[in-house]
This record gives sequence, C-alpha cells and structure tokens, in this order.
Amino acid sequence: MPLNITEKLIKSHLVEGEMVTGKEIGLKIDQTLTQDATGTMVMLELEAMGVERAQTEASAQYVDHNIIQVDNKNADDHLFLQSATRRFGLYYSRPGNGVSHPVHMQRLAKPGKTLLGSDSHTCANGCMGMLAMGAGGMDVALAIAGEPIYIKMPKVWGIKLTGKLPDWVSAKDVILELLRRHDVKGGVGKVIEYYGPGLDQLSAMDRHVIANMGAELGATGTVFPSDEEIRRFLKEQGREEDWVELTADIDASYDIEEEINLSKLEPLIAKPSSPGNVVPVSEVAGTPIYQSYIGSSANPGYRDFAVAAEIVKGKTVANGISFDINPTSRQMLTDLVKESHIASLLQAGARLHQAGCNGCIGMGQAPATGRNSLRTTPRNFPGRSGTQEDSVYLCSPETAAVSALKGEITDPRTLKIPYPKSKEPENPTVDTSLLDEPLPYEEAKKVELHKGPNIASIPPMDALPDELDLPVLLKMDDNISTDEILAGGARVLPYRSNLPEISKFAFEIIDKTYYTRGMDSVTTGGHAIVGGFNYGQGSSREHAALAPRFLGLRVALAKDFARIHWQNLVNFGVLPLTFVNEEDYDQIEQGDILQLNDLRKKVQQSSEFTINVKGKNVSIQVSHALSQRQVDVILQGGLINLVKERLKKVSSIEK
Ligand code: MIC
Repeated sequence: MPLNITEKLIKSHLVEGEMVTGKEIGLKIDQTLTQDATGTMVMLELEAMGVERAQTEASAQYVDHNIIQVDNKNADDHLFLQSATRRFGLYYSRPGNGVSHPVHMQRLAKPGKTLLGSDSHTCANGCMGMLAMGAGGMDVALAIAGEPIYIKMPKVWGIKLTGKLPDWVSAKDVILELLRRHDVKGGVGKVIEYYGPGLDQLSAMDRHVIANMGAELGATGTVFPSDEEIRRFLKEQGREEDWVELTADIDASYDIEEEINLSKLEPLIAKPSSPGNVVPVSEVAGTPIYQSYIGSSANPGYRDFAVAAEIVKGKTVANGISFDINPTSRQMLTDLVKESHIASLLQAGARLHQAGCNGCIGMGQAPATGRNSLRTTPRNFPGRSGTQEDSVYLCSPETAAVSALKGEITDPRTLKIPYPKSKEPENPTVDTSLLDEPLPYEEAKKVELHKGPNIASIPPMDALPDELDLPVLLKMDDNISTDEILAGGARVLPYRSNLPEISKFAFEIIDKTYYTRGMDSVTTGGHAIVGGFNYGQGSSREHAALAPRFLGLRVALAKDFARIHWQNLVNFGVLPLTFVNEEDYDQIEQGDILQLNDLRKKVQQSSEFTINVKGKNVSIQVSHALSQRQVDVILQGGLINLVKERLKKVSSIEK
C-alpha cells in the first residue's frame, strides 16, 4: 500500500498498537530535546526513576529560556543541568548558544528519525523529514530512559502547496493562513504533512517556520519531505552524511486533503490575544505600535533577520519604537555580523539581545502597559509577554520591520522599495564550541548532580481515592492556555525546578485567590476545575499540571482538552474528564461540589459514568479517553508512582 511520509515514519517506529486512527500506539524515540525551563524537572525525574544513562541515539539539553540571571536561581539551574547532562550522557548546549529548535536542526536533526521534546514547538524539526513531537517532561524522561512514547494514532492532513509566494509575503504568512482557516484547534489529533510544487521555493528554514507553528494549531506534529533542499542544508552544516531521502509514495493519500496556493497569499497578522485571530495586515494597518520584535523559533532563519536588515538599512525606526532583535543561534548571529546585517539593524535603532527565547516567553522585553507590541513570535496568549494586560500581534519579519519604520502596523507591500531578496552566506559558520558532547559512560557515572538551593525534589503523590467530594475552585471559558494556568515570564520561570514555590503562581492570571483556596483544599481531599473547549492549549510545560496537582487538583472536567496538557494531567494523576453532553457545562457553577463515588472501579470498568452535583439534584454524564495503560497511571496517582512500583518489582525479582 502506498504510504505518505507520516505513515512511513510511524510504521518504522511502531513498537505497540495498530495504525488505526484514534487508537493508542507506542513509538520508539530516537532523539530527545529538552530546554532549561522544562529540563530541570526532566533531570529530577531521571534521578527519581534511577535512570543510569540515556538510551536514545542523541539527547540534547538546551539552555535558552531562563537566560536572564538577576540572582542565583537561573544560574544554579544551568549548573544543575550541566551536571545532569554529564551524568546521564546528554549533549549540553550552553546559555548563549541559541534556541533549541534551530540549534537542534543545525547540529543534530536527522531525516527519518523520531524526536520527542519537552517543548511544544519541537514539531519545528519536522521540517527535516522527522516525526518531531512536543510532550510533557515526564514523557521525555521516559523516552530518554528508552521507553516508547504513547500517542493516539493521528489523522494525516495533507497540505498541497502550489504557486509561488508573492513579494513581501513569506513562510510566516503560510502558517498564519492555516491558522486563519482553522483556528487554534484545527490540528488536534492530526499530523500536518506538506507536499507539492510550492515546496521548491521554501528553504529548510522557511519550512521550520511553518512546521514550528503547527503547535498553535494543536497538531501532534508537522512533517515535510527530506529532499534535495534538506541535503543542501545538511551539507552546509557539514553533515551531508546524515541525509537520507524521505518522500511520500507516488499514489500516497491523506485522511484530509487541502491546498494552499502560495501565489494568492497576502501579509497576515494574528491580533491579540490568540494565534488563531488572523486577519490581513491591511485590515489593522495604522494601529500604533510601541515595540517591534524580531526572532524566536517561529522566525529563526538567517533570512528572517537579513530581510529585516535590508528593509531598515540606511533608515531609522520611528521615534519611540523599541526595535528588539533576538538572534536564534550563535552560528547565525556570527554570519549576520560578518555580512554587516547586524550593523544595518543597529544603525536603524535596533536593540540587540543575546541568542535565546527571551521575550517570546516573557523573559525580558515585556511591553509597557496599554501599548501594542508587534512580534514574529509564535504565541500571544494573554499575559505571556510578561505584561498582564498586554496587546501582542504576530506577523512576519517583513511586516515587523516595515512597521518599525512607520511606528504603526503597516502592510509591507506599501513600502516603496524593491523587495529585498537576501542571499544566504556562501559558507555559513559551523560552530560547536558551546555544544558539549556526552561524556563516555565510565566518566559519566562518577559525576555528582550539582543542586543549588532553589532546586526541590518532587513531593510524593497519593493514589486515586475511591470517594471524592470536590469543590469546583474555578470555572473557565474555552481555549484556556497553559500560559494562563501557570505563567512563564521572568518572575515565574526561575522556579521551574521548585514545585512548592512555582505553585504560588498557578492560575494567578485568572484568579489570584486560587493558590490559597487550592492549598486549603489539600487537607479536605482536593478540588476540581471546569473548563471549556481546548482546555490547556499551548505549551508543553508539565508544571501546568503539576502545580495544580500539588494544590489538590484531582479532576479536570472540560468540553475537551489540548493533547499535551491532557497527557500531562494523566502523567501526574489528575483525572481528565469530558462532558458527554456539552450543555451540562452550564449546570455547574464555581463553588459547586462534585461527588464521585466508587471512582476506582468506575474508571477501570467504563469510559463513561455519572457524577453528582451535591445538593442540586443534578447528575452529569462524563467520559474519559484513557487507554488501559493510562487507567493504571491514574489509579497509582501518576507515572512516577507507577515506574517506582515497576522498579521495586524488578529489584525484588533480581534478589
Ligand atoms: C512556549 O513557547 O510556550 C515554551 C516556553 O517554549 C513552552 C515550554 C515551557 O513552558 O517551558 C512550550 O512551548 O512548550
């Protein structure tokens, strides 16, 4: 049977289950990626599980998120991560080396392989002909230990690219077009696979831009072929031997088919505060801006900076504009310096920041109150920039650069200059000096973990009780993102390795009293929360499941869930339930008490059961979508308990 690329990747890595849409499958993972904000927890999980050494072909730990060091915390975490990578046999990419996704693409990505990363934008490396997926830290820790990842067999959504991008329209507009058509839930349960003649015009880095924001559609992954362009990219990186061709069979088909005619696209922009809120730039032209921000894994390429540099060359940005340039890898920054693009940007009034995620996750560059920020980043969820009532727009580097010159949102096609076609450098820099190789095992096993005072181990978690009376501490609307559940930003991120401390920030964007009410619920048996559609969209941060769990969350009841957050809830023993009848959402109010009786038996015996609302004479039919494996995880109170039990059994058999 002819196969598409996604099916080929899944088939060659399938270790459990059948390739039937919606059914759970287990996939072998060849490579992993962790970044510092999620990686500290992953390393603590490896320690807690007693893992000796990474079992993958390559696992890399990047330091790119928490790189502003205002006190000891982030710096201590960096040292901890360095010691852990030395201990467990991982690559270590030091602070300043760049954002995980483009650096991984440059140095380690390999066509035909699987990659699992504790960052939702891991799908970016699907541009290399890989099945690259974001996951919670615990799943990545298990993959490092050699375990498969379990996902629901996705549908494959084939997108045929035809035509040719017009001037002033670039890769970012392609993915914004898909978000305009399908919004932030459009990719749930699907891998997006791109094919067709339009690909010829898209460089490997352009494909990275498109693949990266598959996360904003909620997709399981994004896949591109590994063709001559990927060979060229790998050759340029001194790794041509890592290239293999990977294309769909001639008669391959897709579960869903769609076409984007690139010739018909125009500059697009996502308005505050959702990446799915997309309109043509011309519709909001004239809106004043305070900041124009270039960089992040959503526009990481050399050309993304070079094109902006060419646009502003010899001009000055409008008075009062903060024009923030955030290079994404040190290799690329070196070339942008060599080719004088950085000089053009600086002379136009730019502020140059170190290579890393920076303001994309609110680590610096937070906008002023009540001002509009225009960014090439992937997300604009409320408060993510670090400013509570923020107003962030997402666009291409062309739109960001032209708008910086004008001081207001501007359709770049209206600038009366020829469209700059930036040339890639002939021999791009290859620099591995800040990427430490894994230590040989004999040396690695002697390494001690270096734990600073801010690092706290994960507290024990109890099994699922049989009877629960749970007050609903929060009732929320649709599309609640993990940024609202547990914010990022410079204030909160330094506590990623300290669960009791980071829990103080849980849901603070939605309700500042949640922390105290949650803490109180711990002594009375815990609490529940209620959400709308797409609950937990956005990042892979498992802290968004762990912190509420630490504060007594036992049940999350929603209309439906985003993939990674749903899996994270299960991994930490929070039971995710959905309404069988969506209208029942209206029957529950904040403060109601949900009664769950005989719960352990019900969860095991059926995927549907009834819960009662105390004192209201209301019964609600709920369902769970857990596999048998996940039912066991929930009953034990989370994966850590399950793995510990398993290890105990193994060691008693060995004795
Ligand atoms: C993000 O873009 O939201 C992040 C920050 O990279 C997260 C990971 C995190 O919260 O640490 C992600 O995308 O998964």
